[in-house]
Amino acid sequence: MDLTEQHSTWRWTSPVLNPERHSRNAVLLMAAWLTLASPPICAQVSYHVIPAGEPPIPGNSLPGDALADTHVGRGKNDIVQAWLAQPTRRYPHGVLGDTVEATAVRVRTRDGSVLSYVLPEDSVFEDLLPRVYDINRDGLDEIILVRSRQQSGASLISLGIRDGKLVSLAESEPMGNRNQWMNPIGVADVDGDGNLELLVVLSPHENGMLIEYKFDGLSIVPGHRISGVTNHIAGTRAQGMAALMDANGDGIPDVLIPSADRRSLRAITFSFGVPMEFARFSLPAPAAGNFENTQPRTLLIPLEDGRRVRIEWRGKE
Ligand SMILES: [Ca+2]
Ligand SMILES: [Ca+2]
Ligand SMILES: [Ca+2]
Repeated sequence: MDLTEQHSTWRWTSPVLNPERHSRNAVLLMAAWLTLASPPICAQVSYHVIPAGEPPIPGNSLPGDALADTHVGRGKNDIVQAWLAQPTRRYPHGVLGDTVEATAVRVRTRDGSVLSYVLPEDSVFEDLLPRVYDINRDGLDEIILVRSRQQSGASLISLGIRDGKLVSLAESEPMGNRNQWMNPIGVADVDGDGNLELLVVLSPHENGMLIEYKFDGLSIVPGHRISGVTNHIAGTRAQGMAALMDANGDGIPDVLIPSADRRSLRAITFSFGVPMEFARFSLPAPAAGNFENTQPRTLLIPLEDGRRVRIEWRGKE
């Protein structure tokens, strides 16, 4: 495929499986068979290469005590804003552009008060954005952040307001070793079961692993995973080099993420109960920077050489 082509039609296979009626092994076998045996269905996808020189992604205004170069998370329920504060250099990993990390997260509540949660000496928030969602759909917001411990590396922590205090609600198992890190993508119901999953890349700088975590309000438990992806370049602040978007039009969000070498875009669905790649696009230069999907089913991918690729999906599988 000529990658300078401005409009292209791409193909992917589209197996139809019902994970509620089939065991996991049956789903895997059927998926493999259908992927090999089914004629590809023509999907309507356009692909554009955009010249360098586009304006940068707009910033946001930070509260006065927020760490520089971090971002404000915004909730829709009891948490209006969440931000990172109280800088430290006690965990000099430097994966996010400098060795200054936050030790506190603060929220502005719906009634206007400000609450704080401060980590103990053993850890920092190795993250730039408190992500605010009502993950378990109980009407109260949760914050999702990456916490890194001196001895055991990164974990995913959830916080929320209980009895007027900002408290830790749940935390995943730490990765195991100092300087092992994870980078969240976001929250979506990627398997269509009605519950939201947390999508995260473990070790994004070393043949990263895309994993879904389940959160029930009390625990964060790892689920299915697929390797060979990345959503971050070591030493940079851009944490958003992936997107959750329904690309194939089946009503279920998909994960759009670079391959580990950033030279391809992988489209992955969890809708069959296990993660499956349903499309892959070669990129004319390695992906580098935050993806944008401000329009439905349209993705803008910044490239290392300053150009961007725009991919638009149309129609249904
Ligand atoms: Ca909640
Ligand atoms: Ca789900
Ligand atoms: Ca989909």
